[in-house]
Amino acid sequence: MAGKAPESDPVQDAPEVSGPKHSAVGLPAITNALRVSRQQMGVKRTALTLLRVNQKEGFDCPGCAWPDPDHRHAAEFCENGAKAVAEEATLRRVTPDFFTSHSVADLAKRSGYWLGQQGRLTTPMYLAEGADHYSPVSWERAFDIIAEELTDLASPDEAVFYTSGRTSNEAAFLYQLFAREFGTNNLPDCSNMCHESSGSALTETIGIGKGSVSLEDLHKADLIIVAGQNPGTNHPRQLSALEKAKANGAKIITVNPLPEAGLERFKNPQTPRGLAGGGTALTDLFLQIRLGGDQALFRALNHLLLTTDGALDEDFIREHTYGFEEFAAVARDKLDWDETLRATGLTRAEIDRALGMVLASKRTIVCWAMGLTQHKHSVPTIREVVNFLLLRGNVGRPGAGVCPVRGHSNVQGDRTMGIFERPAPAFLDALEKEFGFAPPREHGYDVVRAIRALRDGQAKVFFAMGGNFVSATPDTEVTEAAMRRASLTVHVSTKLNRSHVITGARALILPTLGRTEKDVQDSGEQFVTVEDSMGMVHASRGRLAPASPHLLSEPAIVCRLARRVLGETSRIPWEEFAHDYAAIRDRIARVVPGFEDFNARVANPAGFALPHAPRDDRRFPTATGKANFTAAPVEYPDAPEGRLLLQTLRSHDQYNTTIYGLDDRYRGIKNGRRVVLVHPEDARALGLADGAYTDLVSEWIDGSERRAPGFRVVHYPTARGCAAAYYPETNVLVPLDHTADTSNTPASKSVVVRLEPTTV
Ligand SMILES: Nc1nc2c(c(=O)[nH]1)N[C@H]1C(S)=C(S)[C@@H](COP(=O)(O)OP(=O)(O)OC[C@H]3O[C@@H](n4cnc5c(=O)[nH]c(N)nc54)[C@H](O)[C@@H]3O)O[C@H]1N2
Ligand SMILES: Nc1nc2c(c(=O)[nH]1)N[C@H]1C(S)=C(S)[C@@H](COP(=O)(O)OP(=O)(O)OC[C@H]3O[C@@H](n4cnc5c(=O)[nH]c(N)nc54)[C@H](O)[C@@H]3O)O[C@H]1N2
Ligand SMILES: [Mo]
Repeated sequence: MAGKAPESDPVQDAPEVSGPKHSAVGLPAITNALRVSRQQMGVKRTALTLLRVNQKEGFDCPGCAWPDPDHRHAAEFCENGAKAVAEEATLRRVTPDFFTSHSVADLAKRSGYWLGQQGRLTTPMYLAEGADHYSPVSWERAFDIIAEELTDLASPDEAVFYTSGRTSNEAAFLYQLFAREFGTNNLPDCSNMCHESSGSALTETIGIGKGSVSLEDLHKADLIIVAGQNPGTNHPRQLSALEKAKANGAKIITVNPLPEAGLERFKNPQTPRGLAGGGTALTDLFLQIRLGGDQALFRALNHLLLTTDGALDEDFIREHTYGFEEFAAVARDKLDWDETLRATGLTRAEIDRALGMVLASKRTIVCWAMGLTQHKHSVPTIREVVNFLLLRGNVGRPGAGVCPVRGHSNVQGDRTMGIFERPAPAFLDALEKEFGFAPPREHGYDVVRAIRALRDGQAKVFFAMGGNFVSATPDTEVTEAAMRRASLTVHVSTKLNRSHVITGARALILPTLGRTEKDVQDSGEQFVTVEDSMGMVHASRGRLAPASPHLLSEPAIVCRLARRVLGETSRIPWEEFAHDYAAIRDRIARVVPGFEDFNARVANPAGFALPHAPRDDRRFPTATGKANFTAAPVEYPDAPEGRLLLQTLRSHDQYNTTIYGLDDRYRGIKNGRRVVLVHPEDARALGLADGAYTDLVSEWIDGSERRAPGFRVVHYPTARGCAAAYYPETNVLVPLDHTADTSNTPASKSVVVRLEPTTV
């Protein structure tokens, strides 16, 4: 029933398994979206809210960062977008009484699912040192507490300011401004765990860390390679774009250790054929790669291109690239096929078929997500993808390019606004010029370094603008212990989560408005802006009444915090910013390139595109002034005899650490999350029957081990030698030091594990 959360913790993991599905969306997606929505919001609110998702006068879906098509359907929502909205627009409430009846110790024993199901946070809450329970606190007093702790620090670098990717451009700009005027670049964000590897690889090779394609380009492509991505669950609206591309004649190659239902066949709920008929087959060639084998695959394709007459775009290479000879020397002359087949788990015939499709295509796009970014060698892997596209001139031409598919709905915008621990000097110069203070130049902590700093007592105050830091980060036990060493932890949040109950000596929960809600300040109703995965910026306006009269918006929280902490010394007109967000946008327009005339341009309901030099005019703002080929040795993860490589991934019923339900419909799993998917042959070799229970034990090079107990073995058609289990339950297995080279992203998609039968 809407408005009522379950009393007891409903997580009774009892997985039921029925085997993978072969198509996605269709009617069951709609039925499921409506069921979840009605449970959280009731019938009327469900209808009112879902109709406003991604409409030009509505709010930006808090689900994923996939762009909106120009011609929108009346119901431009997907099942998982609807679930994200329901989660925020729920009628359930967490009131001060809730915290009176539940101690922090009690809450720390609950599952993340249960915590989230309690509903929206309503009142600022404070956990005093030594207290067992949170109690209500005024906003005034909350800001005093934060100011006390921050001014007590020996250096501003003892504070960490984390951001998750739902924060609007306006709030993000103010937040980084505050952190920098306070004196630190300690601005880790969820991007550090997500597309940082893409950003690192793309900045170095094409000069800008963002994708180079628009939605139009996808529709026009001849070949789309979807590598390391599960759009059926995580970017459902991408399936419509792939369907459209196919209707225009495109071919699709899917590279994935798992056969993902959404990429096999799509039943578009917005067409009669999709609802009633068989839908559209999407994948033309499925390359069932071993975890981490992608660099080897793209290197092999590059080798074949380099040794095929007429395969290269020589004019493009000559005019626009740098480093070709050096790369060709490495990739053309030698390729160890035995190693390639071992690393990829593919056959030579499969790679040759892929080559045939590549050669037949004049316009190729590569899309990717976490399957490529969360490995030790992710940066060289993505650079190899860039090499692949450069060889045939597939960057900066319609229907072609790089397409890293972003996660959180404004994660790309947050970075554009300066949420970055290693800001570009030009950005800091612009801040200095605009605001007249000297921002710190020394690099700050990213996510992994922030955890180390907390662990080692070098950071003492942890402030989070959204997110669920302790559950999203690796090495759960280490991270939780690090968090408990802080003197103060503060979370600006919409919903209760585990990070609120694994606290420093003192802790605050600051409840805030969500995307769906009306934001009224002194000057009247406000809107905010976001940037999607393809660099389109547009406005987002909430319509629902706020979940509680005590909520403050994220911009208001930053402004009040900044005034309280920085006082008269601040050179920034915080009050003016809180009064009218247009004043924030005027400053963004002067500081961030591409935002000139921001207020005027964002008045266009369709929004506007940010400049992208490689896409717009084949200019590559790299150190060499050209697109860079890079020649790195091929790497791939290997598991010793009797071990498997484990990837940690999302089920269909979750949004990162927010668990919507216990089913993973497309993978045929119901009513449980503690499952491990293993190839039947591998399982047999390990003596594990389908339905057996096993502990997952990760083995790390320093000899240490980490254990996640009690997973039901599911025989599943994954690539040989590979296993899969859900995040965040398996984060306990990922060592803090197991990160990608250069980007320092936790390597959550290749963890060596041993499966040990669970002893009861
Ligand atoms: N509903 C919903 N939507 C979401 C999210 C959510 O949790 N729920 N999260 C959002 C966020 S923040 C993000 S970053 C995105 C995540 O979107 P995805 O990256 O699609 O998410 P994952 O579940 O991590 O899936 C990784 C995919 O890559 C494959 N894979 C894993 N390792 C490899 C590999 O080595 N090589 C190849 N080729 N494939 C591999 C996996 O089998 C899986 O299909 O989704 C966003 N959208
Ligand atoms: N093992 C493993 N670990 C991973 C990953 C993986 O694939 N495997 N994926 C990584 C990736 S890609 C990412 S992006 C991170 C995600 O890391 P985070 O972004 O930190 O985590 P989320 O679960 O998205 O955060 C959910 C919380 O955000 C808050 N929230 C929701 N909406 C709003 C809002 O509008 N404003 C505010 N202030 N708060 C809000 C709610 O309180 C909710 O509980 O996890 C990473 N961790
Ligand atoms: Mo992400």
